Amino acid sequence: MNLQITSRPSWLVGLGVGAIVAPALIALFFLGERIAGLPFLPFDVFDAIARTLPGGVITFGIDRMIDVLTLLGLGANLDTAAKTAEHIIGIVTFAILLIVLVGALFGLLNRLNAPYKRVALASIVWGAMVGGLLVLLSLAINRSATAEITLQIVWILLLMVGWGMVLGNVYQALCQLAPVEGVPKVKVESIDRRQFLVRLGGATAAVTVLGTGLAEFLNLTGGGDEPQSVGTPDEMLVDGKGNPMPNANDPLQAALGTRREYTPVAEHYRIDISSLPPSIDGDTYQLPIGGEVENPVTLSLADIRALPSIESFITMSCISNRIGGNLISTTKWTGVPFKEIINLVKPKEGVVSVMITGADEFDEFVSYDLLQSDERIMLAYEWDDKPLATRNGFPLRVHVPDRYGMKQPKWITNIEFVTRKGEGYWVRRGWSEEAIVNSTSVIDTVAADAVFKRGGQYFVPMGGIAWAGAKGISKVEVRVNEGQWQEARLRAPLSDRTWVIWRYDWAFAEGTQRVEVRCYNGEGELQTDQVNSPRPDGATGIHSKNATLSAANLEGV
Ligand SMILES: Nc1nc2c(c(=O)[nH]1)N[C@H]1C(S)=C(S)[C@@H](COP(=O)(O)O)O[C@H]1N2
Ligand SMILES: [Mo]
Repeated sequence: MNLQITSRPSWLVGLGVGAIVAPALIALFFLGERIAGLPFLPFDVFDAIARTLPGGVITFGIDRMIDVLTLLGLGANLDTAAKTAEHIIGIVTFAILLIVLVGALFGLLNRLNAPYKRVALASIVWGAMVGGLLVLLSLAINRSATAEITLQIVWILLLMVGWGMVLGNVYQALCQLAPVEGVPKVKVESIDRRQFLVRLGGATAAVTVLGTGLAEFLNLTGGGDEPQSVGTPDEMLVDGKGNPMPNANDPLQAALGTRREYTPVAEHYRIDISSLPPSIDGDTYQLPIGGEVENPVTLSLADIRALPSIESFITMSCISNRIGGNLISTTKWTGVPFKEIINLVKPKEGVVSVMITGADEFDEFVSYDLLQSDERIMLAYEWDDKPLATRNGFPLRVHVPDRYGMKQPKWITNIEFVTRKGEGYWVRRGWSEEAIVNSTSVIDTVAADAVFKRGGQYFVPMGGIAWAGAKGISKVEVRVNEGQWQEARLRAPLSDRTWVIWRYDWAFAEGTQRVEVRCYNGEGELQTDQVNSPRPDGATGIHSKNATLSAANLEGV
């Protein structure tokens, strides 16, 4: 039967159809990621956009996001909440992209006056074209997918062609048809558009629910590679080998509510440029170390582990940590001293710096002078005596003392000795070139629930952390309501590169109290009270906290 189209769905209807179909497509991508390690396109698109935007825009965006999360009371797990927010933005962005593409397809079919029979083919071609672009984008950016590359390509094309087919069918179903002139009248079945769209919505809702549900189910039973749950506080008094902490005998107890001195790895903050961490197979891992050297080498993980090792308790902070924030953590790092690598490869005359690149193409330069003079710099493969977790850089990351995290690539896949200085990933985006740690101190708690009585006087314990990178902390002072600065007591730190836990027992007084803290580094230098935001050189300023104390806090003491 020869039919001609008398009315077509507008591009606006296309946008609506796009919105109805998008969740199902995203759910299928999600399912593929969970079951078979296939690329999750929404994150790839998001990551590609994030890499291309100018540094200032990204920082502004992250800043506002952190503001919102803090307002929502999600500040306690800021890095996790921020990642989740990023994930949501990624999915929404991808959905919008799909919606616009369907609007464009419908508009195009209308503009071309596409004959009824051609619609299906045109839509499939449209899906294949979009799919092809997405394949290129995913291949360029995705480092977390573990499936075979061919499978990844086939999967993306298959879903996008399928998407095009569905769109073609929907477009056709939404057309009003009439027999071509001259042909004897036949009864044309006309469908109710609204009813059709409701049915389409029902179908995609079913696919979405089934897809995400199945993916979640498989994820639960299959187990992810995220670190497992945390131990009890008692368990944390030992390291991953079961050895007591080096300061286990220190008599000073942290004030109730102070953060843990030794961060469980699962609770270590996490900051990456990618939506999902790159996944690297430790068994086939090969690290090329070359450039301007006499003896370039390629090392397996076993080769690296066979080299002499060092270990240290280390506090690391993100340069974007705010004063009082929690993008700072402490654990034990084990690895090979970078000096060993230098001895192995024998750099040539004229080497100025070493470029270290991660699987996500994050890179940083470390000055060769520094690498030669600081024997503590290491290529680390263990945290808390266990191989690095995927999200924390498995199989290899670098530690450079006294620098913020941005100078220290994870998932290292290449090391190159070069005869020039260079700017790393975040430096190119306007952040500090040296990223040397600022001295900062934080009040974690004014422990109104832990008031105690000594010599007829009530005291409120207060406590927190102070950190000055590799320079150590010599003194912490506290003052209340702008009174005299009083010296706090310090726990012996886990090492000369970790934060110090401080405590001050303050003579109880009722009312609202404003508490402030400041620290002196190991060289006796007082931290600045000048308020600087994290960008570009890391946050500075005095941390303060308001605490309201009342007679109720004395009950039962
Ligand atoms: N390859 C790679 N290395 C990286 C990053 C990254 O995004 N990619 N982020 C850096 C930043 S900004 C910080 S603060 C630390 C965080 O390390 P963590 O996530 O293990 O705590 O890793 C650094 N190394
Ligand atoms: Mo960072």
